[in-house]
Amino acid sequence: MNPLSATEAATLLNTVPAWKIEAAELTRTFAFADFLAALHFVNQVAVLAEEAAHHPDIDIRYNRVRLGLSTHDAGGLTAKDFDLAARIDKTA
Ligand code: H2B
Repeated sequence: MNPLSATEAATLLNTVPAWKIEAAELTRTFAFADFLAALHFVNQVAVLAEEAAHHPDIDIRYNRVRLGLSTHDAGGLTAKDFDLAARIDKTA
């Protein structure tokens, strides 16, 4: 599987405008009322990740959750990252 070109990735980024591409990773930081709300969100992300067989890197800092998506198997971004980002946006 080949990673997307920068142009292809920039086009797909328009479908998930709350996300950014940083260092070949699709990222978004979500803020919640408190730690428990953040963990609840992370558990929802876990279900989506298992369904997709695609798993974000997750950094939890009290009420903030940073997700980082890339396709390790491809060594960069693929449509799988943007598809999962769009699914995550629907639950946030
Ligand atoms: N998650 C991410 N982010 N990238 C991958 O390449 C990846 C994954 N590969 N989850 C999946 C698991 C693969 O190892 C299994 C076999 O589907």
